[in-house]
Amino acid sequence: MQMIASDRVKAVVGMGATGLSVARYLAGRGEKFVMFDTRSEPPSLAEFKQSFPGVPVALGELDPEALASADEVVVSPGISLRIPALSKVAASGMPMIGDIELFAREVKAPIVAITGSNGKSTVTTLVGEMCRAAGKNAGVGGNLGTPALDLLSDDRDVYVLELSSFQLETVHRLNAAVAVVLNISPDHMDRYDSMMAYHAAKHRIFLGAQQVVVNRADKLTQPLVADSVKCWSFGLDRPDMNAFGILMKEQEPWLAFQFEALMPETDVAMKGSHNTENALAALALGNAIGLPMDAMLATLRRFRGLPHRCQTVAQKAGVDYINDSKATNVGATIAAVEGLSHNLPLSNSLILIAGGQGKGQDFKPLATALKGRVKLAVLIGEDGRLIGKALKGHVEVVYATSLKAAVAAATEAAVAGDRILLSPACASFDMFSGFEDRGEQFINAVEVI
Ligand code: UMA
Ligand code: ADP
Repeated sequence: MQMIASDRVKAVVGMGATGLSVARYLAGRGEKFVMFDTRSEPPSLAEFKQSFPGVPVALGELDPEALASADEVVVSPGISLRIPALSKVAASGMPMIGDIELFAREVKAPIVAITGSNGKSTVTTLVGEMCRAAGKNAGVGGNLGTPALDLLSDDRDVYVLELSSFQLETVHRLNAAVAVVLNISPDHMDRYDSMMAYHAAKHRIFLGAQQVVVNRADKLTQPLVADSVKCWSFGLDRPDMNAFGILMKEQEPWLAFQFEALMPETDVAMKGSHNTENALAALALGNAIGLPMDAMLATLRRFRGLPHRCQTVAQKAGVDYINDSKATNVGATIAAVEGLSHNLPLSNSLILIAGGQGKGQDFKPLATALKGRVKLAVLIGEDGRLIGKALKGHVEVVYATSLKAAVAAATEAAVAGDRILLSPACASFDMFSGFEDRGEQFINAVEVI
């Protein structure tokens, strides 16, 4: 293939949001590139051709020879580096990078880098809000919202990036001012061979980090870094030096830094103990980059959480309806169920709606977490039966063929004081266009009850 004539040309693989941002970035710098996509008709082809009329495009099966004639291959996060064409090119020694590596090479202001299996979007948004409350010009995005390269601007004081394991696979040196892996539980097991491979991808966030934040309750979040790297921690236990946590003051739990109580936990606007962890993680990250405590605490008092994350959407006949559609893995659903039952006696007052595409996960850990907390699980979607099998003997189960029918079945079983929680532990694409669509359809179904 003759499209790549010079060795100073980049091959950009993937014509999605990331690919388009890479194209804008390279074009803005006057760099040559060729665009690839494995699909014969990627959804943004027309937009791309209009924006970049002179740029060559290669669609369909990737040609390793064509890729190998570039000086670097920029791979989008949705494509695994292990597909045969890309692993062949990588084996030849070709540098495989992603948009985040390009971002890291260019960026001037400090980066707050956030990954983890769950809580990324919440913590990223919180830290972004804390920066703004402190009067900083913060670029907030990455896996959440705006692609990282589109955030670049000379007047930024700081960047707050949510990074997925897919994005981190192609990062070589991020040099974050502070980096965190919030927690690790199985996710994307259809893309990774093992938990070790998933863990290794997540930990690439620490490459070149000046400071790190670790979760005291999750050893898998602790990086191997030199002693010179400053380490902060967060957790729901009593904090020690350089640590954020909870301590009791006048018989009430307070958020605390080291030995100082900062604010009663009940003042945090987001609810659930997993959100208290998110609040503490955000405080640790903000503190690491020198944000004033007052501005951070004011943000925690105000920020009620993102939509589709443990969001109470209605109360009808004394029953709360909670939309946690963003819970797309088992760890997230367990956190939601436990977080909403925190400090309450086991009372079986939850009715859970779950199911969808399981991404190869093991559903067994749900059984112990749900037992005594969930009186009925209403299961939907492609892998609903797999969840049912895992819950057998622990939780009563019924099946529904639509989300609307699931809401009706849950309502039928509920009494005043119960809470109906949509927290699917699965991806949504078998029945919905995404988690937002699933959450909206839940809200609509609840409205007509
Ligand atoms: N695709 C192909 N062939 C190609 C290129 C892509 O079939 O040649 C397919 C992929 O398999 C995937 C889809 O196209 O199904 C999109 O892939 P992409 O890499 O082009 O994705 P982008 O549109 O660039 O969006 C990505 C993130 N998506 C993924 O990692 C799958 C977006 O996160 C992110 O917001 C965006 O970059 C900007 O940074 C979404 C996501 O679902 C929200 N992330 C996963 C998650 O949060 O669990 C990781
Ligand atoms: P992510 O961006 O990592 O998917 P979100 O902040 O969007 O994370 O939250 C997604 C879901 O994960 C929530 O709906 C909730 O069920 C669960 N969750 C949120 N925070 C945590 C946490 N700290 N630990 C475990 N699960 C969490």
